[in-house]
Amino acid sequence: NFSSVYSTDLLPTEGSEEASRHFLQEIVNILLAYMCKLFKRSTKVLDFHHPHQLKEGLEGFTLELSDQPENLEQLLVDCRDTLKYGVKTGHPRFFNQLSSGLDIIGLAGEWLTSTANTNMFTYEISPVFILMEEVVLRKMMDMLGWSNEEGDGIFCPGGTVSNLYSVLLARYHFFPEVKSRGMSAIPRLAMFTSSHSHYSIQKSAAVLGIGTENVLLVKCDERGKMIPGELESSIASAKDRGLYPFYVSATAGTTVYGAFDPLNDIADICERHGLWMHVDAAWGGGLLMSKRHRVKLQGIDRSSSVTWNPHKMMGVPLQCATLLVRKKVSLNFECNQLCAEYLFQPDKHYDTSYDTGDKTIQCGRHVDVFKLWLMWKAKGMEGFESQINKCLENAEYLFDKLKNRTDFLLVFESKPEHSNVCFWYLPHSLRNLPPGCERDKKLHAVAPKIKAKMMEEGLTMIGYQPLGNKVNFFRCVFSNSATQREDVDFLLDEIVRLGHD
Ligand code: ABU
Repeated sequence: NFSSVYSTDLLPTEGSEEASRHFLQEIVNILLAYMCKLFKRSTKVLDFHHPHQLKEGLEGFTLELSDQPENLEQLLVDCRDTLKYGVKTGHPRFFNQLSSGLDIIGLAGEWLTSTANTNMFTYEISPVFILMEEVVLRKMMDMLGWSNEEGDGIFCPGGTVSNLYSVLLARYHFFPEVKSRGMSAIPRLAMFTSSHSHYSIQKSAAVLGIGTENVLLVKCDERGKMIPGELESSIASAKDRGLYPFYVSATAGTTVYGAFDPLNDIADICERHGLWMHVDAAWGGGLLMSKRHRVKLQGIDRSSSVTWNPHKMMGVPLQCATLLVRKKVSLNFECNQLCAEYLFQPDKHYDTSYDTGDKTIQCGRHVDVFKLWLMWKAKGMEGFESQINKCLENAEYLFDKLKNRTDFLLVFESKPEHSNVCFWYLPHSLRNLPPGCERDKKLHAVAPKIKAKMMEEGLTMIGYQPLGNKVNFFRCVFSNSATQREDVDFLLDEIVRLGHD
């Protein structure tokens, strides 16, 4: 019982080793109990409450902070409640996001990282993690097909920031003077990406002063892949309008459809026009681990930079995202380096190129590499390959089931390339309506209604969205190796049950 024990009774207070150990053991017990329940299908995915309910406080669980210290017994209760009212993203029936699951080795890595509590900006305080980062990034660059002489990279706080870095580096590559003289010193730039790409490309243009209007969205085919001919004509028309094209972001695994842009065709165009080719493989990069599926990224070796998030398809605990750059090794440094002398002293007694902090736009940087390194050791490439293959098999299983149903409609007819399966549910009242405006108007409301009921009941979770001229449809994604076919069956049964009219 910790009701008369306080944080001041724990380390570093002298003689508090035993109390500290007991407290942390209690915490571990709470986490283990959560984990064991997490994978049980009888456990709910979520216990939903509206924001005002959580703010008001539930059964003694309050978010409010007090002036007086609370005892550790209360903290244990708070920890249990925090997990109780959270969403179990590792549950086999959580299909809502591209990152899901809970890998025990990855979790151990995260615990160790937090215990080490260090910062990735200098070798002086993170010698082991800095060298691990170099090893892991090199391995990832080998998988892209880049030679040992080329390549550099950095772990970033998420794919959006990785994509932002790619634009920053590309702009610096063509116009290094922008770093000191700003945007007024350079021509009006134009960037290109597909209409199905992630919104972070436009966000990068906004953040970097390029302007969202100067991101030209290239048309996609029915399957969500960029049409190379459209890219070529978009570049020509930007030039005609006096813009300076410099950057193309192709996508390997789009967020909604899971589509792979034709990378070789796009690389040909970029080479012809002298453009920086970035590949946003935040979602699709994991497929490089699979001999069966890596063909979908053919041409990625020709890119100038790549975003690849191991926290998505590879199941590494959040967050774990990378930006890999093929251009000369020091580009990351030159572009962002400011040589703050209090941190990056040039006269240190070791090789200061390992003070990677000056490569980045951040100062402090979390250690994201260790959990991935540990998982890679534990699984080998083969382990990642089999978990990724399994996710794609689940997607095919769902696709095959939907193909044969009259109460569901696929958004596109061809087999999924990634683990995204997009579909509508047609309640009875809509089944005999002909396709068109009237049906679309009603269909648009179906997915949000089902999702609302689904969250209230908490047994499973799936996302939905509109896209282009398509009204709201469900997007099921598989990235959790705990998910089995019975969970896919359950999801469909739930949609039918909740969507019945
Ligand atoms: N930033 C892409 C993640 C989106 C998703 O998980 O659905």
